[in-house]
Amino acid sequence: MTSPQTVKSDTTLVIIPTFNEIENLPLITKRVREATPEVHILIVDDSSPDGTGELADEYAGKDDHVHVIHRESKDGLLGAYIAGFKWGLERDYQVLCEMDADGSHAPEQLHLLLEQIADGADLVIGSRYVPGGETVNWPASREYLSRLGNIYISVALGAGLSDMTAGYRAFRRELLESINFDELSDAGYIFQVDLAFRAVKDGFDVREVPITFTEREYGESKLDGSFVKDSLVEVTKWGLEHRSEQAKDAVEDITPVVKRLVDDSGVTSIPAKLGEAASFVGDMAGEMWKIAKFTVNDVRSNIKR
Ligand SMILES: Nc1nc2c(ncn2[C@@H]2O[C@H](COP(=O)(O)OP(=O)(O)OP(=O)(O)O)[C@@H](O)[C@H]2O)c(=O)[nH]1
Ligand SMILES: [Mg+2]
Repeated sequence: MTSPQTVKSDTTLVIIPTFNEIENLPLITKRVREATPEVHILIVDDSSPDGTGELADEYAGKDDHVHVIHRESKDGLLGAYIAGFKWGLERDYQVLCEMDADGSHAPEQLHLLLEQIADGADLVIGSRYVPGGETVNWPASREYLSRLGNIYISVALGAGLSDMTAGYRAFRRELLESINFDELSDAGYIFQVDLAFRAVKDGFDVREVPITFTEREYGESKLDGSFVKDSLVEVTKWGLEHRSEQAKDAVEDITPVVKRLVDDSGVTSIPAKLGEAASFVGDMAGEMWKIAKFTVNDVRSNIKR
């Protein structure tokens, strides 16, 4: 949508939300500073009890390319990103990026995203599921769920993207300026899907580049099993609102396949929360199949009349 232009990297801000990332903060800051010295970093810390916020202040005091926002209490990733986006948009950053603190998103690959922005993209997603993308050290069960979730989302929304839940992203400022942050869905990590879907629907240039996603080595995941359920309920709603009847036919074709994949996955052997989530994906696929079938039959009988 936006015409290609050169984006100077000193107008780029990488937003890194943190909660209890004391071991990871030194590593990620150093890696970003070394890989892309012109880029600015904004750490958004939610009063981590382990002192991550204080350490971030120390770095910001020594390095004018490092900035910090402190929020009063742990309030989720969407809130942290909104605070970071607003901070960046109030200043003159042209490109705003999302990156996890735990090393899953390699700073050494940030240039792949920024090159596409410079080439005219409005949103670039670092994707695990386009050719060349990969995950390293992810338990098979976790990858399976993520892949299934993304297949489901892709079929439900038809946005033409392979990894809409991915959190390694670069946004051109005009795209973020067009978004009403108050409207974004906060169920689980679904805001990532919401943001990408809005961009596609509004005709922005959205691209994916392959990345290597590496499971965290230090610290704990803040992920909660309910995210899959909450997210898929939302996605199904959007899909049914926006998809054409023809597309619903495609849903009819693919959902039994997804369901079979889940059935074959041996979910009993994976941890309880993930197991529940996986069977939920199966249930959702089944439900969606029923709705799609109902809608398609309805259309067919209307045509016959
Ligand atoms: N400021 C802030 N940061 C958060 C919050 N929840 C998670 N984060 C950060 O967001 C990033 C992603 O969180 P993770 O716990 O790694 O979630 P994940 O990557 O989905 O899960 P894993 O794959 O298990 O690591 C990390 O940098 C976290 O420190 C929050 O409530 N507030
Ligand atoms: Mg992580």
